[in-house]
Amino acid sequence: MAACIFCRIIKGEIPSLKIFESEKTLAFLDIGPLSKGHSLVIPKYHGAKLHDVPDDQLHEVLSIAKRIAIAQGLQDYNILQNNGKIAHQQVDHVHFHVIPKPNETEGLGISWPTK
Ligand code: IU
Repeated sequence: MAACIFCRIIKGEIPSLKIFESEKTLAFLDIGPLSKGHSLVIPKYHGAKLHDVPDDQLHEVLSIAKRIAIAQGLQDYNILQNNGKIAHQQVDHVHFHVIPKPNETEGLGISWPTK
């Protein structure tokens, strides 16, 4: 969808600080982080809400969120995914937040796990 800001990030029309990219998935740092290292993991397939995205486009997303948490050395963190305005969804392209908790955000950027 041309007007979708996350689709434009996927296409590279809007810059982002990417931390992972594959054929179906992109992860990048949140522009308005709730804590240091807050990132978003998104399917490249455009769907506004979770139920709009086919399973085969989603299968990698949670695994990547997990790998980001491991790579950041996090023990305490939130994985959040909002659907709809009442549920505080601001961007209508499915995204999973990886939100480090403040006392677990030191030493980010350590090695990327392979499994
Ligand atoms: P929400 O779950 O839809 O409420 O979260 C949207 C997030 O997208 C929010 O944390 C924003 O800071 C973030 N974001 C972004 O990282 N880059 C952007 O260009 C825009 C929003 I617009």
